[in-house]
Amino acid sequence: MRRRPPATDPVQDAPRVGAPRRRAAGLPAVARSLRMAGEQMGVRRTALTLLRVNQEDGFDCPGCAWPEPERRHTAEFCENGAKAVAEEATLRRVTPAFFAEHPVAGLAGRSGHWLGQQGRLTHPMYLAEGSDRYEPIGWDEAFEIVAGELRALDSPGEAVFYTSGRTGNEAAFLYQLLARCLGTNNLPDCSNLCHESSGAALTETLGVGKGSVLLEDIHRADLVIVAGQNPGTNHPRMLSALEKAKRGGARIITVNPLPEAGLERFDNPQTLRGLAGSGTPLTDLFLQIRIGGDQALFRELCRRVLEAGGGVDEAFVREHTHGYEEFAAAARATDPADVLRATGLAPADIDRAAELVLASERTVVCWAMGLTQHRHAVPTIREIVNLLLLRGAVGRPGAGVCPVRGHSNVQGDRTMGIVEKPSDALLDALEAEFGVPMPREHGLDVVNAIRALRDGRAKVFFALGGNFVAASPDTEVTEAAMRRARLTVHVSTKLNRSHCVTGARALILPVLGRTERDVQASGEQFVTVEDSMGVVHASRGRLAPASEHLLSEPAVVCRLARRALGPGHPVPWEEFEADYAAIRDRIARTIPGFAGFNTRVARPGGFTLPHAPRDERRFPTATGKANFTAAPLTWPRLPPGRLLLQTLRSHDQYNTTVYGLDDRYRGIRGGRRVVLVHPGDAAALGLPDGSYADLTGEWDDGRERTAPGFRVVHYPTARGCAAAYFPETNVLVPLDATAETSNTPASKSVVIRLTPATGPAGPSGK
Ligand SMILES: Nc1nc2c(c(=O)[nH]1)N[C@H]1C(S)=C(S)[C@@H](COP(=O)(O)OP(=O)(O)OC[C@H]3O[C@@H](n4cnc5c(=O)[nH]c(N)nc54)[C@H](O)[C@@H]3O)O[C@H]1N2
Ligand SMILES: Nc1nc2c(c(=O)[nH]1)N[C@H]1C(S)=C(S)[C@@H](COP(=O)(O)OP(=O)(O)OC[C@H]3O[C@@H](n4cnc5c(=O)[nH]c(N)nc54)[C@H](O)[C@@H]3O)O[C@H]1N2
Ligand SMILES: [Mo]
Repeated sequence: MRRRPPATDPVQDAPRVGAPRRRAAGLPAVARSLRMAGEQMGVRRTALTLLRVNQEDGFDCPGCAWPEPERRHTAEFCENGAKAVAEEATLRRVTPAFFAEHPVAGLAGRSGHWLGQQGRLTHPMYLAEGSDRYEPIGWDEAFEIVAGELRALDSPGEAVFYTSGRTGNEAAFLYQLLARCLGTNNLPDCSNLCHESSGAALTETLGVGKGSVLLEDIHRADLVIVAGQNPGTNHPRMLSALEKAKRGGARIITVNPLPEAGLERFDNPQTLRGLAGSGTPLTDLFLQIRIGGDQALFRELCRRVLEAGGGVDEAFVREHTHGYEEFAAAARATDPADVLRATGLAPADIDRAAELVLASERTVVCWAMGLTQHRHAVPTIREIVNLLLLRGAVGRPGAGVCPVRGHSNVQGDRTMGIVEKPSDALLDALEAEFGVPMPREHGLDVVNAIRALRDGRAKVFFALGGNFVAASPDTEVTEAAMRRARLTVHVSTKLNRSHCVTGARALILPVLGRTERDVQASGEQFVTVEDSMGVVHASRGRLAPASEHLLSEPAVVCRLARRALGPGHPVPWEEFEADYAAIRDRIARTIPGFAGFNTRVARPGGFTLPHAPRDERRFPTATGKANFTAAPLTWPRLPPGRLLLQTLRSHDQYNTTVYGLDDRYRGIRGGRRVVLVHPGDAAALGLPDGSYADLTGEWDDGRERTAPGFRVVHYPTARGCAAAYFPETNVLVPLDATAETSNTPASKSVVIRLTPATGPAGPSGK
């Protein structure tokens, strides 16, 4: 049975707007997920597939990195996990006939939504230089093209190897090994666009760039602060954990410029109460902060703790920390007027937040993109650490830092060595294990890779998953940069914009997804992933592959390696392809925390990686202690008449994959080109609700960046702030506007002006 996708783009992006919701999940979520899944894969396949999600003998949900609870529910997935699964397990196919029908230029004029709706890629496809269409190609020939272009480079540093965080540990380990055997650390990955700021801040202050809590810590916390995160859409299973904490008596503070539905009230679809009853109110205190005001908020909370008698955990500070005096002096000097300006909060709300913090013995702070994608993201996250250190709330049950990761294995990919700035320890271990010299010069992250492509310093771009062109900032600059490449290669499951904006030659290499059975020479394989809390476990697909021509991701890397590195290479690529256990044996010998990998991952639920601050209050930083940091207080300043735009996700998308045109909880249907503006700001700008505006980015390079034709939605966001969806607005994010230290694009603080427009833009936004 072939399911037909819609034949044309929606004629017009025509958003209809109603009132935002105050509650998330419940029956509408269940109904919605089953309907979307049913459209893509039929009723029987839907039931069979969804029951395997996140079960011990099943596959890891490709949706998000939120961990699975120990006692799993038979339906351990959420509405948006179901959509992610349906998107992959769809019965629609993109075959060579499709490519024969659609020239690349035509595909480039389509929306991302339309491209994704066409179905799964079935054959390796090649776009020859000067040709206007992709044609089918054999795998061997495809690998020879890549190997040939790699050989033709003047230096290995002219190749870039991107990874998106869905890649399993085994493929990720092989991929970084391949890049390094070729002689480069050019391993940008989606982390660079995502939680890099968290990694940078946590490594410096705590010594480990990962979260310090486990799921049971959330359950046991007495205060959870959720800042810069929309879990109702992006981590729906997190709401169950917050609900559990609440039932144990925890308080929840939400810090967000938008009132997000799931955080107000949650109807747990796994319980009768949630399906039929009134659900659980989650947020006790909503701090409707101005975009970018979080460092000031956390600094002020630190000041309150310092001022309150007995607020500081002095024994912890003495024994485990460094830099207290300097930090305390800086925090005491904070001007409360600055805090009010930066946050836009009412003094009474800050008082209440301080009370809750001081009353808490076990505080967890969770955050995501609302904190990481600002120019001062790293000092902002360091400020969270300062607060928790003052309270002794690290390395104690029920307390700690919780950066909530995005892609389901983005944390694992980093653990496996997908890092452009590797430690010497990693390179030494790889050298000792494989006897191949490893390059020591640091490589390119995402933003620097775009610069290198733009300037002709990089010529081959290879992507293991993802949609680099659409996910990256400054769309026009990025697209022009990609077009300069000699060769662009995408290892993908679905068609996306990155296949349409190519180098002189291009390849699409189609692979198995998480849901599919992976059989190699030694038999059926599984892969492993690491969740947001450092738990590593197996993922095994059961569905028949979407096409007989697909390879697995590990197989693609191994075969390319054999071509590119030649016969007799010391790394046993052939053996790795045949048996992933052989890869895990090498991971066990080279990556800390993985000793006995094959045995430990065979246990149901997998195993938890060690984390020195969490497990033993040991802080492997430069000072050997947990570091307080005293950065100057920073917040975005807006010229008059301008707004600060955050680019965020709707309820019907997974990053650049657009499942549908609704954002149910925000009351928006049938369109994505909307800009949410406070009614007071909109009135001042002369923009009635329902009118249209062009968004123009302002940045000090003098270049005008415009995204035309957005419907203005009067929305209760914080004053001075606006919100619109990514990737439609990536065109507005300047390549050079990045976070200090982490170099992550500041996608949540783009200074824009709104000018009235006559009407909507076309479906592709042009
Ligand atoms: N269904 C679904 N699930 C996903 C994804 C998806 O696209 N769809 N993406 C995955 C990935 S890769 C990631 S990284 C995560 C992303 O998960 P989120 O970080 O939740 O994603 P965003 O939509 O970017 O939401 C950012 C939130 O931060 C708030 N915010 C913006 N600016 C500020 C600020 O300055 N201060 C504060 N306090 N808040 C602010 C916004 O209002 C919004 O609620 O989700 C993952 N899970
Ligand atoms: N303006 C703005 N830009 C942003 C963000 C933002 O908030 N605002 N968020 C950023 C964040 S947090 C992230 S993580 C990045 C995401 O950046 P990416 O990870 O590069 O983008 P995705 O949209 O997740 O990638 C989707 C594509 O992955 C491929 N794919 C899906 N599953 C598989 C698989 O199993 N294997 C392989 N090989 N391919 C697969 C499909 O072809 C699909 O089209 O975007 C970033 N960009
Ligand atoms: Mo992400």
